[in-house]
Amino acid sequence: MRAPKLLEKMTHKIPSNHPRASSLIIREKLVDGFNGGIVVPQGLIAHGRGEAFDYLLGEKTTKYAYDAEKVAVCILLLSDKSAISINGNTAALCAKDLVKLSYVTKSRIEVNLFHRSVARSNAIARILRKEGSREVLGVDTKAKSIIYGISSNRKFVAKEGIMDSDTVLVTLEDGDRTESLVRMGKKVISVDLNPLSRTAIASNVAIIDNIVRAIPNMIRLSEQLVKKQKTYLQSLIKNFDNKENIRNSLLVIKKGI
Ligand code: PTJ
Repeated sequence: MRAPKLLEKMTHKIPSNHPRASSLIIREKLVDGFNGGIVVPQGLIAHGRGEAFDYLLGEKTTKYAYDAEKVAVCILLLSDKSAISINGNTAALCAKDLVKLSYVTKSRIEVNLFHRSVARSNAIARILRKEGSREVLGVDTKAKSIIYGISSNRKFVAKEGIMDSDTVLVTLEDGDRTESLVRMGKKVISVDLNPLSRTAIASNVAIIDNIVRAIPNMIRLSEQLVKKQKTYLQSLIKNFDNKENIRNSLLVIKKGI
């Protein structure tokens, strides 16, 4: 995580020598997002759950998370059409990095909200554009397709984005849509600190890491892996076992305790 850079901006709120400064800075970003109409109150609760798992994982990217990030990047680079799904929490935490990842992996960016409102979709799209995204899907209510089998507002997706993609990166998600997307034959990559979540278990690749670390890692990995042979990327994908990787993340927690 890029704590020093963030600390510069936030010194008025968090003392830089506070032993839990990084974690408190993340909270501040979410509170700012909440005050700015980006994050829903439920997002603050969801963050608490993630934070608890992060604490148990040692608040660092484990070897297993890094392996999953690498394979996820391979899948994104080999995809014909990929989309990155963005919600309130992820926009508040790492909009700039998500935009950068979309460029390095040639993925489209789509706003997709559980607690959907036009005002919040527009506010999130504004942030993404400010951070450099030339296109943000999911905000035009007329251009909606529906994913059958889910009852929440997450079912409304853009035809040219999530609906037509062969790979979707879902971030801080509830399990329903992941399960539906996998049933539709798409490759689903998730970022979720909870190794026991339905999202993690249903995804093809579950990244058990904090999104604020996962996305910068994936940007760096994309810049390296894009130079490699296609067959090398394919071999990394072939040798990855999601369930095994999740079990290893759980063992990290167990050993830590
Ligand atoms: O912005 P909206 O309307 O789309 O709503 C977003 C939330 C997050 C409220 C919505 O997606 C939700 O309710 O999510 P869940 O079902 O609570 O799942 C969120 C998952 O993300 C949980 O398993 C958390 O452990 C995990 N999580 C929370 N913060 C992080 C995280 N995973 C990675 N990095 C985090 N910073």
